[in-house]
Amino acid sequence: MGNPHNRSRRNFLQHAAKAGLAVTTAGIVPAVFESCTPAKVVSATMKDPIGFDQTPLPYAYNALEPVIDAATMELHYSKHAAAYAKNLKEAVEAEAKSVGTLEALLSSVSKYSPKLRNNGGGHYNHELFWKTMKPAGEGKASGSLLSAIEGTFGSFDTFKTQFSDAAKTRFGSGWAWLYMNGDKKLKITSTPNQDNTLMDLNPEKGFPLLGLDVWEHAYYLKYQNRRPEYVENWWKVVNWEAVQTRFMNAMG
Ligand code: MN3
Repeated sequence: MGNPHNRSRRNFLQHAAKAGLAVTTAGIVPAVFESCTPAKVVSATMKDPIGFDQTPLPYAYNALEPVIDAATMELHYSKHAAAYAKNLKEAVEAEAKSVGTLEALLSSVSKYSPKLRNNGGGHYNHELFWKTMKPAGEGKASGSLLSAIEGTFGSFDTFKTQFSDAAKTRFGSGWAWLYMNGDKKLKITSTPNQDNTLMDLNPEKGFPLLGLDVWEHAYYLKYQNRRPEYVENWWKVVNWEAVQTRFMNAMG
């Protein structure tokens, strides 16, 4: 019996080749797909991909106040998110050593353990979360992303309402998402736990553009049981410039 790490890598490469994904020396180009049919595959070459390490928070713990309080940010980043990164490294070391990018790993996550799924998603989702927030956000998308949102949802306010509803109605812990599917259409969904739309086992697949953490650890110190208030306030700290960059990458 061969090395299971090598076998997983080989199987993934075979699958990737079949699906028409570009495999380069730099790794596997992240792809989004609505289904596994090759015609639907859209590659999204990221200029600033999310890697396996926890990156420094791009602002101070108190920078998002009063929307998100400093104590919540510090616990969330330095304890919760740090643990996902640490546990992901352990899982990768144990079972997925040779897989190229984190996005490629998540797109075949059904082959791996719950530890890798939960912590791989946990790490990716939080890295994305930090990057798509900033003090005094723009309040609204602009440019081609705004046009796409208006074209898909009718208006920016309708989009916000639908996304907020996804966040408010996600039962228990999870995330709300704006993502781009394999037909390059914008979609809204929510996922349980630390799953996301990159994962092959998630019913809705695509490239995540914006995610909102609705685990209680993200808001309970300040908002207690008032998740809807947290969701409404959160729009003030969305970094639409960062979301636009992800949108452009996914459009190719
Ligand atoms: Mn969290």
